[in-house]
Amino acid sequence: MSSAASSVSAAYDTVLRRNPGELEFHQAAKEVLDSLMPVVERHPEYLDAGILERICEPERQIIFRVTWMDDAGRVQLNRGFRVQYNSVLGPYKGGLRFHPSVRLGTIKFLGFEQIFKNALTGLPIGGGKGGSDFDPKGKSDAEVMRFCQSFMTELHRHIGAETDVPAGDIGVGGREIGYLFGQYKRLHNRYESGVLTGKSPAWGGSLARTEATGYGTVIFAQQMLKTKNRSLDGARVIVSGSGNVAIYATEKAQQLGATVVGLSDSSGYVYDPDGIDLELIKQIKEIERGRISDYVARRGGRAELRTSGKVWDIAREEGGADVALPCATQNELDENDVRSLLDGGCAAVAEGANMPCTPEAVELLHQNGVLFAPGKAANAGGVATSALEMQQNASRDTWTFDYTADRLEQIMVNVHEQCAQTAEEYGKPGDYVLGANIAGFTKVADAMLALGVI
Ligand code: NDP
Ligand code: 2IT
Repeated sequence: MSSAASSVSAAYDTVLRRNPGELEFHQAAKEVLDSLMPVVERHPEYLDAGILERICEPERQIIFRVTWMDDAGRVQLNRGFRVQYNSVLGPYKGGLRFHPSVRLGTIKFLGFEQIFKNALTGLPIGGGKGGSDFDPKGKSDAEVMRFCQSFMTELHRHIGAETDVPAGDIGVGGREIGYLFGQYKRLHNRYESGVLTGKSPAWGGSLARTEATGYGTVIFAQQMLKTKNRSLDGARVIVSGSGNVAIYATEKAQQLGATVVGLSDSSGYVYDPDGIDLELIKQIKEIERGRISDYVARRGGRAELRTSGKVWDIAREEGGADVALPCATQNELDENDVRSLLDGGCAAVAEGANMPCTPEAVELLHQNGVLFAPGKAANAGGVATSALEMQQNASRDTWTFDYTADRLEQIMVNVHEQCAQTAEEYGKPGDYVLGANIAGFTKVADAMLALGVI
């Protein structure tokens, strides 16, 4: 084994030894480390400074108890997390996820991905992530508020506009960010707008932040398709999930002339051959907090609810699927799903979610020449627009929707360009996984070298 290969393998062994049982984190770390062999061959200075091991170890991991009272007056208990992963490029930056499946390893995998994603945006933000195993589903507004207040009562001492800036993720949207901000403000007696992003534009948030992740994912997909002289105009698109990212990926795909024929949630999926009715899904998901089944009940026409199988099965329907956008959660698209997509003639997959495709699925997509955009590149528009929100807060300014959306578009075009160029430079044209991992890693590693042994 070359010394580069043995160093990469030693770094991965350390990840396994230090983080037993954290399978999602192992998966994310392996994917990045596997891409780095040619980099450390060219740059032995990274090995001499121990960068591979250091970059896999969070700077700080915070775990705390969150106690709150439900509407019936019973005491409820959850666990809160914040993993402050890497701050060489700027304050820790990354969302909060509230979902019953959240464990330390979940937050670590998300925080690790965030380091490289944030570096790719070219904006001054480090990487972090947080959350809780709290399940907002079925809770009243008052319960969500009390949970958020209790969560922030501990978290506030660890964050700040120059320290660590959380935002939303699964289960955390505008409502939760409002309650979290209110409690932070109360505890500090400071209107520190830049301590959280994803705020409502009515009180310090940025226009276009709500749309940014989904829009950015579709802009990235469009850039990839362009390299093959194709486009989203006239394409049939399947989107998974029906939350923030899925809804705005649908909106942008429709604006570019595509027909989105499927959406899902954790209880099933809809096949809507005439194309998703965007206003109806927004009403049901964003306002009523309803289910995909409510959409089908009200949509009528040819829309069908399916409660077995997966949304990717739609690729086997007449008309197939040209593009797939997984926008729900990790490991939701596997090898079998890729086989369905291949049968349906799929040309591109862009990850709106974080790590939604299994490693085997990615391998099969690559083998079959399907364009594939990894989440750390394709969904970077959300955090990039969060950084634009921080800029507006720091300058006490507000920008128009169009100006902010234009900046987002430029950033996504640039992220695509960096990934494509880096893949080419390393002899693997079209390999966006390699391109994203190497381009993101190099920026962080160079800053780590410059800042010394800290
Ligand atoms: P939301 O909470 O708004 O929506 C999540 C959607 O995914 C819902 O439809 C939900 O269905 C579904 N889902 C979540 N978990 C599961 C699960 N375990 N099994 C099946 N379906 C599931 O979250 P977002 O749209 O914000 O986030 C979606 C993905 O995008 C996540 O991977 C997130 O990390 C990533 N992301 C989000 C960004 C953002 O700005 N919000 C930025 C970059 C990436 P149900 O309601 O039934 O649970
Ligand atoms: O995964 C992500 O990039 C996010 N959830 C958004 C993070 C942010 O700080 O806007």
